[in-house]
Amino acid sequence: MRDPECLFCKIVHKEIDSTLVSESERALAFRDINPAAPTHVLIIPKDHLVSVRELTTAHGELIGEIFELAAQIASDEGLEDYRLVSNVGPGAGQSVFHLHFHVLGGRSMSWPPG
Ligand code: DGP
Repeated sequence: MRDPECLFCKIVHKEIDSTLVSESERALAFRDINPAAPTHVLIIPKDHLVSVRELTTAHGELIGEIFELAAQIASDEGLEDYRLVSNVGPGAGQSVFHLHFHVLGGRSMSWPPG
């Protein structure tokens, strides 16, 4: 359930340092190395999945844990408003091919995104 070449799998297995924010049975949350907002946390599954494109009803528990973590992180960080984003594919801005959700907050945001 891990890709030996994957950066985020290395973070899960503590082979690369990260600033951990929170954790559940199946998911991990840590601060983005290149923050795009005052709060910028990444939530990832501990098992390797490439993107949300792979998610099915079989991942229901994982999806629930990720969304609970997002809400808990937003609350802990004092965010009333925040953005939860998952880029799918390089054309949409995905640069790390291990499923992740960005939790972004602490500044005003425009729509549509660039
Ligand atoms: P995306 O472009 O949607 O695939 O987001 C990938 C994010 O991962 C990007 O915002 C930067 C972040 N990132 C890349 N390498 C590292 C790393 O080694 N540590 C941490 N904490 N974040 C990383």
